[in-house]
Amino acid sequence: MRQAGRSLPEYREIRASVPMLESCRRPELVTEITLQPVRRHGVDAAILFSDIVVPVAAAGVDLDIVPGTGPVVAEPIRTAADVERIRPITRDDVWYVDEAVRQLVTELGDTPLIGFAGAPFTLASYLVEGGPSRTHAKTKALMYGEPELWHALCGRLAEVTIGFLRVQIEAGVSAVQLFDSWAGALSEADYRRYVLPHSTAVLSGLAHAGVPRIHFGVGTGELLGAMGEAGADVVGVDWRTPLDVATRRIGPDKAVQGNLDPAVLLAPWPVVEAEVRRILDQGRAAPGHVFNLGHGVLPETDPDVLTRVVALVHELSSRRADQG
Ligand code: 1CP
Repeated sequence: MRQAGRSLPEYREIRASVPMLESCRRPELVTEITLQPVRRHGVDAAILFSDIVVPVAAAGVDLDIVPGTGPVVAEPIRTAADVERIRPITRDDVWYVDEAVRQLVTELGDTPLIGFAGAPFTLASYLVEGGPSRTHAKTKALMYGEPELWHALCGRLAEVTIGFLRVQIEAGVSAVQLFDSWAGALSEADYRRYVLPHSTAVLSGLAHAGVPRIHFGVGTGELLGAMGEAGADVVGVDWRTPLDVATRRIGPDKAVQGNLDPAVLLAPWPVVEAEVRRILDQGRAAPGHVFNLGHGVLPETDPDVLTRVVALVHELSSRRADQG
């Protein structure tokens, strides 16, 4: 999950002297940071260290990731001319990601590497608002007020995202995850009208790329059915919706990913253990389950608790495999 590394002292040490975007553009740092949680926790897959705004910056948008805030855009996108300035990206624009993925695939051996990108709605929100927003008010104003401009913007962002994911796939990632973190701000009707076509374009654009596609959002309990229709193989679920309920909404043909509440990791161990067991039980309703958190690790999390959770999930899922 996003910012998984923030709980690790070895991550903080590297980042103390290197700004976020720069660390995403230095292949040797991307490789090292990506490997840290795998080394320490023994997780079954690595997630590429990058950020959803990296390809947007490569596409020509002037932005930075500000400590304690997140992505901040110098000149927010508001007009057709602004949209025109976002250009498609190629491998040369994100050579550092290509190089890091290639290094990682070699270093990781049998451990799969998950690549990722932001979905058009979530990227559009940062670009239109100029930074993180709780209400997404300016984004929605543009969406409702100038639907043609909205669709032009999301169309561009879908192209950037497909280009970014293709670079990662060609360099060797084993799966891709499309983060539509803020889609939960929308009603199902608006999601279907303004967002689903663009996320579908991304996921269907990669249908023949030969890697599983994961699609994740936060607060998307009401949207799970629609998100499932966008074309992913796995739908990520936050902690608000139990996985058996989520499976009924998504349909029987897709795996689920999730969904331990990251805040539970701050509770006493018996609470953590009971929650992990409940989630694994409820995940059995789906044809496949990737155990994960329901959203990003909180920086104050004790890394040893994460290691213990990984061991517990391994123990409980191998016992299940033994039982056939
Ligand atoms: O866990 C990892 O380190 C994996 C790499 C990763 C991923 C998958 C990072 C590094 N960012 C992301 C995706 C990302 N970035 C998402 C989608 C997933 C999610 O919903 O969590 C989003 C919404 C962002 C945007 C972003 N980048 C924020 C959120 C701001 C907001 O709007 O609330 C922040 C704080 C960042 C910076 C960032 N990206 C990644 C890290 C490690 C950090 C923090 C930098 C630091 O403090 O060390």
